[in-house]
Amino acid sequence: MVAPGESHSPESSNTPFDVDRIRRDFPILATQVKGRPLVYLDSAATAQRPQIVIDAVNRFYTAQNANVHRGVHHLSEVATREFDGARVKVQRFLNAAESHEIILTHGVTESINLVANSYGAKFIGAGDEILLTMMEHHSNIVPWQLLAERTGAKVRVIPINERGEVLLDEYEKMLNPRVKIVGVVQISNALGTINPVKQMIELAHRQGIPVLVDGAQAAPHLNVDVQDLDCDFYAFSGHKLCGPTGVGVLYGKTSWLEAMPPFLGGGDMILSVSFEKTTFNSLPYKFEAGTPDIAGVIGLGAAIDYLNQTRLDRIAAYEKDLLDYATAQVGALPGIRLIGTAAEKAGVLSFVIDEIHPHDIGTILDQEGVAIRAGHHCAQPAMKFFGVPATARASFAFYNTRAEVDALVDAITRVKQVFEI
Ligand code: 7TS
Repeated sequence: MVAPGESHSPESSNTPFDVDRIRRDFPILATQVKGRPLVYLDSAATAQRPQIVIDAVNRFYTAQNANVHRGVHHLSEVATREFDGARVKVQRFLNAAESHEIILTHGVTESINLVANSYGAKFIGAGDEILLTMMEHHSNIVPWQLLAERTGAKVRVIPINERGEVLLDEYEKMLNPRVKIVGVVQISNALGTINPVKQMIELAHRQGIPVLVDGAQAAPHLNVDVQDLDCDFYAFSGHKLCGPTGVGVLYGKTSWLEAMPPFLGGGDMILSVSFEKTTFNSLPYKFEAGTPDIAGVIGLGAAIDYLNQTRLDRIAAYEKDLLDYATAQVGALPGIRLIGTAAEKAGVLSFVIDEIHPHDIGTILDQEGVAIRAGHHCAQPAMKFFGVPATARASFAFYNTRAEVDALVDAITRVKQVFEI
């Protein structure tokens, strides 16, 4: 256990990636399911938490609990210091220029709704266009559709190929002065594709169009540098990053955040309120109405400490090796169709088996202690493109092992035995 304030010495690139040691940091990985060791291959839905995160949340409620930004008493000062410190950790994690560019939300879903409602209300009107890729999660589709319905704007879809890669030529042709925003997922949760977001941002910026990046699946698996990407908005959720549920982040460039109206109204986001005229607080508070999930934000800070210590470049390399191994093993099984075979992929192996429904695959895998997700993964347009209602999806994190991939393969073989195919 790491005490508050204790520094973590980052792993060096020469140290071998010690997955057994890492697994000991995650108490839940010792769970037995139906008499077998848990094989948790559902980290794209939510990652597991290391002890350091559980301890940080526990410590907050045990010894630090008070509201933030309003008390003059000792505990409130402690809570505020811890909370503000976590914002700075997020800033450094994303390499944002300013800590006020980090808006703390409840997750990617809220972050995107914030942009759609606030940026959208001011900058998007009738006849304007919103470009989204075919592989977006519903949370980067529906808020824009709601906005389009209200304003008369139009959502246009950037097409993909049969491997699940964005057609960049088509995308370039779709950029025009009516386009007021591009929304793109950095790593698809349904297909695993890593999109060339830097290139897509550069193409949009040539025409002065801002870009929102959905980083829900990318922030836990890649080093993200928002200044290098030059994205206008970047969103991620704490729970996919080994942090608590119910907290997330919206990064926005200062110039946009300054120009945008508040999203939610309430306490903390105002300077003064009267029935004649209310004035708003400065960034980031203008976008943070009400009491936040203070323990969650502090837990997110601890998760970032943990990832920094483990090092995302090493995590990415380890996970790539694991995904390549899993793709070779699962892809070689007869009757399997992989959904999403992009050249650049991370973390996710989606598949279907002949006529077996993915929910049946998931249920039989569960009997073997293997946890995967079966369904449309909140990416129904992508499912439709591939002509399937759903897939079975194994998703990997840096605490998974090759032995767990082997357990997945054995369990899939069992599914085929049950269905006699
Ligand atoms: N965007 C992407 C790419 C996602 O994968 C998810 C959640 C979200 C947005 C929404 O995140 P939230 O934290 O606001 O809910 N994806 C998944 C998944 O793949 N399985 O369960 C949730």
